[in-house]
Amino acid sequence: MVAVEGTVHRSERANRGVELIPTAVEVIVRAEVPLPLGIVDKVGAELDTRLNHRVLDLRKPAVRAVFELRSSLLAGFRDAFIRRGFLEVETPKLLRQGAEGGATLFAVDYFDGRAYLAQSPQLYKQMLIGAGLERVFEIAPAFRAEPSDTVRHITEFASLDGEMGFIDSVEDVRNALEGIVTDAFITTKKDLAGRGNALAERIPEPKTPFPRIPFAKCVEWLGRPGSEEDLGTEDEKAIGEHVDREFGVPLYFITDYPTAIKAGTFYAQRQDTNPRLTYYFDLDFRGLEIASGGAREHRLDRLKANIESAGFDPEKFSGYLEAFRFGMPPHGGWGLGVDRVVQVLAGLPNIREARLFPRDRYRLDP
Ligand code: AMO
Repeated sequence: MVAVEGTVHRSERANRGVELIPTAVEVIVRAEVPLPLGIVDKVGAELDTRLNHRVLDLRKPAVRAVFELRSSLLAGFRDAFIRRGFLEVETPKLLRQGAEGGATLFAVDYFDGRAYLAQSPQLYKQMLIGAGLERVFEIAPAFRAEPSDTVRHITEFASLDGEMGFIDSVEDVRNALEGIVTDAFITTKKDLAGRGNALAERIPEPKTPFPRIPFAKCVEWLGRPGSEEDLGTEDEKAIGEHVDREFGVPLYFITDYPTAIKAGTFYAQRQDTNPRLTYYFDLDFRGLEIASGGAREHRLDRLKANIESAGFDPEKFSGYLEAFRFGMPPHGGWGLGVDRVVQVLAGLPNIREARLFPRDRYRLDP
């Protein structure tokens, strides 16, 4: 690390139009060992090497630019929520009970017992609607023991959750989500352009409403009409390509998920006229799921029945269910994966590059 003193001159040849003619160079500190990773090299290193030496990797301007985008995007999301009357909240991350299925729960020793790391703020954001907060949002870490080694899953991710009470239908939830995403993208694009960050050009300025495509239509496109099997990565990609051809837009909702797929998602409301379907949706960005949400079951008797048919004991959810016993309005919300949004906006092949110090099955360090 060096300190350089000198005079700055205009220069046609220099990348940024100026160059520094040094008059003095002082070494502030020397690296203890030769750098394991080039900071100005054009030649890229393997992702593992980069992540093993992340502090050096983060010194590269192109890597720093990703975290400028991330910071700007989070500010844009916060601003969009607050302007719509949402209150920012913080819910516990140490829980007695999970909400998103047992397979991805991390257990931790908790004094003489056991606790779990929150997979999502799901139950708490709903309870806050029962508490009368009416519109809440949270941006916080969520933890999932994802055994699969993919470019879109990590074990610690940033979940951006919104929840709103007194909805007329799930359409209110989709309208809020598409508005918030659109506003956040537009402010991020402006902010990055103002800072001379080249990633600004990659950010789309979406137009609302986003297409709403029923799940049943998507499986028809995939040549599996009537299928109630969940979509895989390749299916999502194919749907993204179809949407691009037909609508020419990057963002779209896949709506009306079959109850068979959401059986474990006990809080998802089943449709009144056709209980084989839920009021649940995903929001996808060019073939990648970035959010999922829907209208919640707010009627206590039906919610208890859903919990039981998902194979859980309603007794274990007594704190959650209490909010419903004292009157819960119709409500809905979503969870959006911030890291996935950063990944697609910055054009990163792997979600790990969207986090400063990513965590996966094999990486707890640095
Ligand atoms: P879901 O489980 O679909 O829904 O998660 C919501 C969004 O979070 C992101 N995500 C992940 N990102 C990176 N690595 C992971 N392992 C990972 N898992 C999930 C995705 C996904 O779309 N409680 C519901 C939301 C709701 O109904 O409000 C939930 O958590 O972008």
